[in-house]
Amino acid sequence: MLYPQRNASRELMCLDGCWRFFADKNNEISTAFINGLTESIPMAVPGSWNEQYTELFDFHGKGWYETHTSIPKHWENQRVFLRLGAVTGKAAAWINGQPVLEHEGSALPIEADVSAFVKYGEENTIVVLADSTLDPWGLPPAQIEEKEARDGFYKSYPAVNYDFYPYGGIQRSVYLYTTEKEYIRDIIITTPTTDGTVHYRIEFSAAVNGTLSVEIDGQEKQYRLLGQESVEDSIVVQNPKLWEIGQPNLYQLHAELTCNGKTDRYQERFGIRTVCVQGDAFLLNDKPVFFRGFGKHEDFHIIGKGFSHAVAIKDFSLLKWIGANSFRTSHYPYDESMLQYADEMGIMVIAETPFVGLCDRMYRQDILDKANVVIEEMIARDKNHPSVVMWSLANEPGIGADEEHRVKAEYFFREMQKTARRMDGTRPLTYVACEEPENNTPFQFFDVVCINKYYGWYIGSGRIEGTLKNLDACLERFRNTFGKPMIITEFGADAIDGIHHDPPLMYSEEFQEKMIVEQYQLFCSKPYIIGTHVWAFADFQTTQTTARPLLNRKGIFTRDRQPKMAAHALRKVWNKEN
Ligand code: GCB
Repeated sequence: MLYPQRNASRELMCLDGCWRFFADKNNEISTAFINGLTESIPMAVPGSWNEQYTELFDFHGKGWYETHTSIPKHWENQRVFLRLGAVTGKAAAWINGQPVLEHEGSALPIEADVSAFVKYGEENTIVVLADSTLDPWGLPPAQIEEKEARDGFYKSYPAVNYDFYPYGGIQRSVYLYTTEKEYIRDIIITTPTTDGTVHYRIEFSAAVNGTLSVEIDGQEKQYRLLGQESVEDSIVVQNPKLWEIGQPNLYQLHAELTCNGKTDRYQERFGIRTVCVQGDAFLLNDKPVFFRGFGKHEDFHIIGKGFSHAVAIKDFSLLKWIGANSFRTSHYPYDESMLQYADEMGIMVIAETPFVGLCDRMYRQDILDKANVVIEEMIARDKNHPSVVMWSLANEPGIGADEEHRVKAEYFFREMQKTARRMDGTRPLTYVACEEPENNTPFQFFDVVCINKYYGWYIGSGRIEGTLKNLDACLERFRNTFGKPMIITEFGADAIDGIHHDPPLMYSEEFQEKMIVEQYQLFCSKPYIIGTHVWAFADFQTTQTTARPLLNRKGIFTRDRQPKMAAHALRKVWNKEN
C-alpha cells in the first residue's frame, strides 16, 4: 500500500479538522442512518474522542463521525480514493449514503476506490463509524465478559487485556486522493547488498498496455507494457551512500506509468541498507549495532491516541537529546509519519503488530486468519522504510507450559512467522516475551529473543541490588535455552515526577534512575545482549487500577515530555557510548 501523495499527476485533499460526532450510547443508530447526524457535537479529527469531552472518557462504543466536502469537477476523469489512516475497532464508511468501506483492526490504514460514489463539482457527505466496543476476541483483546471488572490487566477498569487506554476514534488523518484510471498500485523496494543494487517491483492496478519509466539517482529504465500487471527489475546506484544510524541517506524511486495518453506518477523514498542476524550480532550494513532506546506509545494529553506531528517531532528531538538510536512501536503499528521521521533521522524501529495480550483462548484458526491479515497489512504498509529493521509479531503472549496450549500456541506462532517471512524475507523477526523460556517455545521460529523483565519492580519489589543476581540468572536461562541474541525490550520502574526519596524507594525518581542505570550495566556485560529498550519513553494513559496512579509512570519523560532524573542519567551513559 502506498502513502497518499500529491504530485504532478495525483491530487490530495486532507479532510482533517472538525467533524460532527454522535456517541451511540444506546445503540440507536442502525447502519440505515447515514445521511446526516441530527444530534451531534464537534469532534476533532484526528484525535481520540475520550479526552475531548469529559463525559466521553469511558465511552467504548460506536462513535459516528460526519463531514462534508465538495469534490472538484475535474476529478471526474480520474479515480478517487478515500483513505482513513486509522480508525479504532470495527470501522465502516459511507459516501453520500453508499457503503464504501468496512474493516476490522485499529492501527492500520483503510482505503477504497470511491469514484463511483462521489458527486463531482458538488458537496459530498462522508460518514465514518468507529466501533470501539471492547472485544474479547479483538486484536488486541478485551477481557472475557464473566471476568469483566474483576479481572482486567491488574484488575483494571475498563477490563482490557493490556496496559494502555482503549481510546476510540478516527486517530489518524483522512484523505481523498486521485490517480489516473490505470495507476501504480504498489512499489516494493529491496536492497539485498550494500553495493547499491536496488530491486524494485512496480505493481499496476490491472494488466496494462503502455509504458513505464523508473528512475533512481539519475539512472532511468523504460519498459514497454503489453498486458502486464507488474514489472520487476533492478538498478545499481553507483557509490551508494548507505542508510546508517544518525546518517540517514535516502534515495527516491520515480515511477511513471503512461497508458492511453495519461500518466500516473509516484515517487517512493527508500534507503540502501542491509539488516541481518549473524551469530550473536544484529548487523546493519554488515556492522554490529546495539539497540539503545525505548518502548513507546502513541499517547498525549487531550488527543489520546490521535496523531500529532508536533508531538512526534518533539519525541524525535528527545530521542536525539538523550542519545537513543531506536524504539519499538509497542504495542501496535504507529502512524506512517513516525516511520518517515525515523527514516529521516536515522533511528532504527522495531515495528510491532497489535497482538498484545494474546492468551490461551486465542490460539484458534479464525483468530489466526485475522492475525495473518493484520501482519500482511502492516508489512504491505511499512516495507519500504529503511528505519524498520525488524518485525515484532506480538507482545507478551500467554503461552502456557502445558502440552495442549503449548502445541496450539506453537502452531499459531509458526504460521504467523511464515506469513511475515512470505511478505518480507529481508528483515529478522521476533516477538516479545515476559514469561520463562519454557513458556516461550515459539522462539525456535524467530531470529532474536526479546524479553521484558521487571526485577526490582514486579519481581522482588523495592530491591534493586538484591534482585540483580536473579535477573542475571534469568538472562542466562533464556540464553541457554535458545542460544540466540537477545534484546531487553522492557525494564524499568514507575516514578512520579517530583517525588524524591533518600534512600531510593519505589515511585521516587531516585529509585527509577538507580534501577535503570544498574540493570543497564548488567545487560551490557552480556555479549549476547544486542540492545536494551527502557520502558517507557513517556508516562501514558492507561486503565484504572490500584497499580496505576492516574498514568503508567514508567516514563523517562513525563506525559508532557519533561525529563525525570533518569532521563539525565541515561543521557550521560548513552552520550558517552555514542
Ligand atoms: C509490560 C507490558 C507493557 C506494560 C508494562 C508495565 O510488560 O508489555 O505494556 O505497560 O509491562 O508497565 O507493567
